Amino acid sequence: MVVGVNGVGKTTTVAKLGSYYRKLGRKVMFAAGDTFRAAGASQLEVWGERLGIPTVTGAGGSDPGAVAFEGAHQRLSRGLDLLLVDTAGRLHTKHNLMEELKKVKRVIGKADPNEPREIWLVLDAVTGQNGLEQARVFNEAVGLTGVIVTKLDGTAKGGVLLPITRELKIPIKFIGVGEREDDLQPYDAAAFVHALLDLPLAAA
Ligand SMILES: Nc1nc2c(ncn2[C@@H]2O[C@H](COP(=O)(O)OP(=O)(O)OP(=O)(O)O)[C@@H](O)[C@H]2O)c(=O)[nH]1
Ligand SMILES: [Mg+2]
Repeated sequence: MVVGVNGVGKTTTVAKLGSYYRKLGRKVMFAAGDTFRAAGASQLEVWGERLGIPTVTGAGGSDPGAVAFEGAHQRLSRGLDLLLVDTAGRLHTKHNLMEELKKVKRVIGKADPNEPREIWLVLDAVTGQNGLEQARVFNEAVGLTGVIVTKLDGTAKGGVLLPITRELKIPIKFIGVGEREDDLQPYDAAAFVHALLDLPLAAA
């Protein structure tokens, strides 16, 4: 399950993760849990078609929990390895939207008691100190198991990851370095720190 505030790159990251895990040989499926905007589901569906990954969608404005439940159920019944659940962007300060996210998580657990195994916060690299607050609140609501930082192909270096990992002890899983399906890399701590400090990697 992928969560985060608006526009950070959640849907694109779900698509990239689908491509990444499929290349590792996993049978992958998407659930378009962003039912808030009609375009949210179709955006992921388009990715699914392009990548050849089946996508569970609901009608616009339908319950995101229902889509996630259907996805979790279908993953089990079709014997697939991995379901990636996209969610609508939401401000961590909006109580009702955070409650909705908790419900999506609960409902996935009803379809499959072992799930969701991972809940990853997507953070835009340009986010400053507010990123720590986002991580705190999302973590309290649903229990984060990882962070993905996107848009590291820009000028921002994602320094906010330091206080997040120090305070919340949540591991960084991947970095996003562009808009295409292959622009996702497993997090490499040494490379990240060298880029952050502007050190040449060879000097390590
Ligand atoms: N340069 C760059 N752009 C990215 C990256 N990841 C996502 N984007 C772009 O960021 C914009 C927003 O991406 P989305 O995936 O739609 O973001 P989202 O979090 O799903 O947005 P909402 O569902 O509206 O909350 C798109 O134009 C993406 O192509 C990245 O790693 N680098
Ligand atoms: Mg989205």
